[in-house]
Amino acid sequence: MDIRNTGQTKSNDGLNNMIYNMGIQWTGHWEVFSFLIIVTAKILYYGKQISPEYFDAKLLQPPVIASILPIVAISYLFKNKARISFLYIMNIIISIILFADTVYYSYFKDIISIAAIKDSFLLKDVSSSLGALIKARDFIYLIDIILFIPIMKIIKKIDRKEFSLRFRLMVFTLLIVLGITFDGKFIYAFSKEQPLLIKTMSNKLYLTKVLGNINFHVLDSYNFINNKINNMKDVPDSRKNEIGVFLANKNESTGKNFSGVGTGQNLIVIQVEALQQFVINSKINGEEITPNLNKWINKSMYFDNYFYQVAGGNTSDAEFMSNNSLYPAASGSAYYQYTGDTLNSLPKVLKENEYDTAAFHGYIEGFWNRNVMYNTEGFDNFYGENSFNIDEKVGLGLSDKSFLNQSVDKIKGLKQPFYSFIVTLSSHFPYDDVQGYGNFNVGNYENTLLGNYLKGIHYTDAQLGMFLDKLQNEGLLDNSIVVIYGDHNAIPKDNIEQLYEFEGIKNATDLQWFQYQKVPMLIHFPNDEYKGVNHTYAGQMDLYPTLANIFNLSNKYMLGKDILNTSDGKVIFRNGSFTDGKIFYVSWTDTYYDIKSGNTISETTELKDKKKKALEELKYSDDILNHNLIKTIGK
Ligand code: GP9
Ligand code: MN
Repeated sequence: MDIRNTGQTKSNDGLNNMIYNMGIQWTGHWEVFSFLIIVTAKILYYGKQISPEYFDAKLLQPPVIASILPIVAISYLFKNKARISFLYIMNIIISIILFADTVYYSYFKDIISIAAIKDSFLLKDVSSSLGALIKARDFIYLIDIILFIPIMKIIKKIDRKEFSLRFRLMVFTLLIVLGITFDGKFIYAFSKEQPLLIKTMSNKLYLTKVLGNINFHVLDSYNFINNKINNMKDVPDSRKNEIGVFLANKNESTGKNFSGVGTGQNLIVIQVEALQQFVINSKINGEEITPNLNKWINKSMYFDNYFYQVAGGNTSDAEFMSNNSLYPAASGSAYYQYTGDTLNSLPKVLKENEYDTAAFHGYIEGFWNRNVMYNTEGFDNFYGENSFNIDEKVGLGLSDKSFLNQSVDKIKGLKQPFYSFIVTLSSHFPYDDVQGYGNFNVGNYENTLLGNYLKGIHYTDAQLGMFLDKLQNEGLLDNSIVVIYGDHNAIPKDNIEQLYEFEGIKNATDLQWFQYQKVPMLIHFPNDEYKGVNHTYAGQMDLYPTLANIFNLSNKYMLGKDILNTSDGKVIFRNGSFTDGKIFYVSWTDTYYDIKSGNTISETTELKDKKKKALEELKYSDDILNHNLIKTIGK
């Protein structure tokens, strides 16, 4: 019934008109409802594809609808016919994105980001198998678009009453406010639950599972544009020169100890998940926790005051520093933000020296954006989850046992000299796959986070031992240098009391906390040459300069130090804390500690200057990365 013709008073007419417009005759908004229903259905279908185990339509629906509402709102800015076209085009765009995401997911188990498209690795990795990746059912996203062509033709011909501009503006405002408020609420709740995820984008898949595909792409675009705007300001030439001079001074002091002793040898670097220093040469219930690492440490150059320096990028920051000797991003992750930079990475420089370079990690390629960043860093190949037979799972994914075993075969196939960068996985927080880790008696620590970690790291230690023995039996260790280090801590601050109890520490200070943020680092040379312990305070920033000295590589763009040619114990952390090997400055309390006595000390002009220099160094690194300065400096 047309309620406008019931002969009511004039004042009621406006109201009636509105009710009419609002949709009692809902066909007036048919295109809007169809759009809302179809696009929601498509995004939910996509959500189910990428998350069959955890998919819950009830949970995903609200953020998905909230993310579509602003598009619907905008459609009301257009008149009838244009609105149909606008929504149709939006449907096409969203459908193409979902289609592309689905195809991408079937290979990378991840979602496409702008940085990934921009760095156009897609062609390199996927194009050869693109045909095989597209399945008939992926076209489901496009079916309605084709069906709508004749439907639209007919419907556009039907004469529909135009909504008044006032009405359209009203609906626009209402929907945009509703959409943004609700969507903002979901995103805010998520950012509370996972504070770093939106900035670091470490797990794009999870984000999409929880917030829906549109929200992911909006956040990704926001991050991308935000970074671009922040970095748009050009760096004045004077600053560029200053950074150039800083870098030159930094690297000229390198001495000659061990210079070039590894020239032309293969390099195998193993970054071990959550390997902390305290487990080394330590026992539980009379048994060594890491018997294999202990054995190899005795045959290697061992660094026992080596700190992890990771920030928001966690594992990926450890990779980034070790391969670039630049600090992690001030916020977020370098592996997400700096994929477009020209870097002077270890693999790139080794490649210039005729090395075959490859990264190995038996997990989702897109995690931590590795599939993009390894390309930027110049690795020839990345053997990710798709390159391994996932025949045994421990913890997050492929077991270290199977991963390292399969990696030996791949390494054997590399052209020598090679650089293999290997990242393990099984000993990952929360270490709850105790069954997978096997039997290791942790006594009183049974069923605790620490106890489970000890089981996990004991398991990984056994696999590392097996791996190194295999390499040795293959004769590969006769001409290879092996580096092993931990990526970051295993026991988070929340559970640190368990670690202090294990270590017999009472009333720990921040200095003591820092002393437990060490990770082991060893460099093994052929024939166990150069074995011994180096006590210099150092960190992950220092690996590349140290290797550059050993392998005789140029060291122009490094902010770390060559540990073998310095007695300077400087280690700077991303939050501004630092040590020089004698004192420790803790930034969050603005306190200096004397390392030997453990006491706090007051600030001197010299210390104040060191504090300032530490921040300056971080700023140099940020400027280099934010403004892509390696591309121009020193060239
Ligand atoms: C997975 C992995 C984990 O690929 O490297 O990263 P983390 O959670 O330890 O930073
Ligand atoms: Mn890690």
